[in-house]
Amino acid sequence: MANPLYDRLFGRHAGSDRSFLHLKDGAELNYGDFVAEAGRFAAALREIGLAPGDRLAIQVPKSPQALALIAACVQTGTVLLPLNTAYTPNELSYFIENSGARAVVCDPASATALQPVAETCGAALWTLGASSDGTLAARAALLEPSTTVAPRDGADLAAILYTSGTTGRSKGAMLTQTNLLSNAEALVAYWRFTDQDVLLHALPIFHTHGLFVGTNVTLLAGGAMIFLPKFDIDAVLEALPEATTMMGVPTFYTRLLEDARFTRQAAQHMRLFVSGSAPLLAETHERFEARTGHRILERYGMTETNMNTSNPYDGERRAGTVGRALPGVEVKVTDPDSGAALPRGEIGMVEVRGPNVFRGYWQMPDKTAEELRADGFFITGDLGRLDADGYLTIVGRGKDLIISGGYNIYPKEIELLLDDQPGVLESAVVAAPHPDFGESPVAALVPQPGQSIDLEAVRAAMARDLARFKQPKRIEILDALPRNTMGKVQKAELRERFADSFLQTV
Ligand code: MLC
Ligand code: AMP
Repeated sequence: MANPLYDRLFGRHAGSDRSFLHLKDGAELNYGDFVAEAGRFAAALREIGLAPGDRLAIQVPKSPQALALIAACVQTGTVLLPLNTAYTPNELSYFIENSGARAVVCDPASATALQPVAETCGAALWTLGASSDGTLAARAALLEPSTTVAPRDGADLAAILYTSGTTGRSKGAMLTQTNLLSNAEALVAYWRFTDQDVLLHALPIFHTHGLFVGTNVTLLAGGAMIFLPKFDIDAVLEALPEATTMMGVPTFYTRLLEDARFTRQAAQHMRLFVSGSAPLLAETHERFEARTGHRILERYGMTETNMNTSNPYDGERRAGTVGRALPGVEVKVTDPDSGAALPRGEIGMVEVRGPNVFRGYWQMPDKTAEELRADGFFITGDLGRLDADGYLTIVGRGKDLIISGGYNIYPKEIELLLDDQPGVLESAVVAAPHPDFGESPVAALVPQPGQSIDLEAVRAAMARDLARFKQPKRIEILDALPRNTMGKVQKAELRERFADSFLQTV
């Protein structure tokens, strides 16, 4: 029996000597060796007791072995749970417990901190480091590559990706093999990826963008990736001459534009630059074109749906828009209250339907029912407008969400922590524009009557419990939060008040 995702992304490359990963110092890994490495990890996963359908939580540094472990999950039918390397043990414990993960693979450097968390959750702890070190790597190295592939069909779960919620609790988005495969197929065709492409890959591989877009598109097309551990401007500029395509969050493009070495000539040979995960300012789009002659192709997606819309490869790439619905995907704009479709040109809730749309939230049927309609449309929480030719513009968010450098930050999660701190009566967290990250959180705290707030203690609590990228860089103490007559906190007023927080300083 087949395993469509494995067969199409990995299995058909077995034994191939085509180049797959370009690494530091000119080293390369070909497809055949990569598939064999995945086979060794598959053998190791079976040996440590993972069966099809079991969840494996992975918080490891980006490396070819990390990618092979991900491939091994597909091969063995293990449900992959990739986790941001910035998450603290406290954040991780929720994901591990909620998903019922059977095992956790972490960086050897985090093993001591995570051991108690894994133990409490009844999960086994294994390690995999950036340079092929760690207990799982050692175990896999002793094994013959397995060629056994767990039978799966399109409706089977391939991954659970946690996305924070407006209530503060993260929800596990269940993604099936069909969700991932159908979207990768659509993108390969839409963006014209071939086996001649070399993708400059500087994104993390624990999120949709770097994993299901960048990596899966490359695997499906049979192309190669320059696999950089992170976005380092020097490394990116050095690798650029070898690349044909690049994918990034808007911060990648603003950082490139800040660098005088990034010239028209440096970008001349490139076929395509793709941006997504956060709004690309029309101004950045225009500056990029003026500098390089390339029009960045902006697309729009999310964890629950993979990619929904894209500007065209041929045809007009409209600055400030996220393009049209991808083939097979339906997009409509509805009245947020009634759910009725709105005429073109009107602003409303963006809803999407298609084979890309997830199966629901892990063990949260109520949350699923709130956001995924019975007719298959998913209510994205983004506010948008469709123009006469079907181009979508995202004009804002109906959900209380901050996107910093492509990472989502839910204010509620930070507010819940702040409200718990000694001396704090209440708090509100809002986005302020940030020249590098697009947006960055600012916190307003109101003290309990007659008490004072120890900001150092507040910062220490955040450092313990929240990933660094979520921690507000500015905290202000106010007498009261602005409220309307209904008593609702006026976040728009706070956003205005803190709008200049980061614009002068960076
Ligand atoms: C790192 N830091 C951030 C941050 N990333 N702070 C705010 N926002 C971020 N995104 C902090 C670190 O904690 C550290 O803080 C300091 O910045 C330097 O760390 P770094 O690791 O050197 O950061 P840097 O390499 O500069 O990373 C910035 C970045 C990276 C933008 C290159 O965050 C990144 O690669 N973002 C991509 C995220 C992504 O893949 N999103 C896709 C989600 S999928 P300090 O205080 O210690 O100095 C999705 C669906 C879709 O949204 O449509 O694609
Ligand atoms: P995530 O939950 O990390 O998948 O983030 C998804 C959210 O990122 C979407 O709901 C949008 O709010 C935002 N997003 C993704 N791509 C774009 C884009 N091109 N323009 C504006 N917002 C985007």
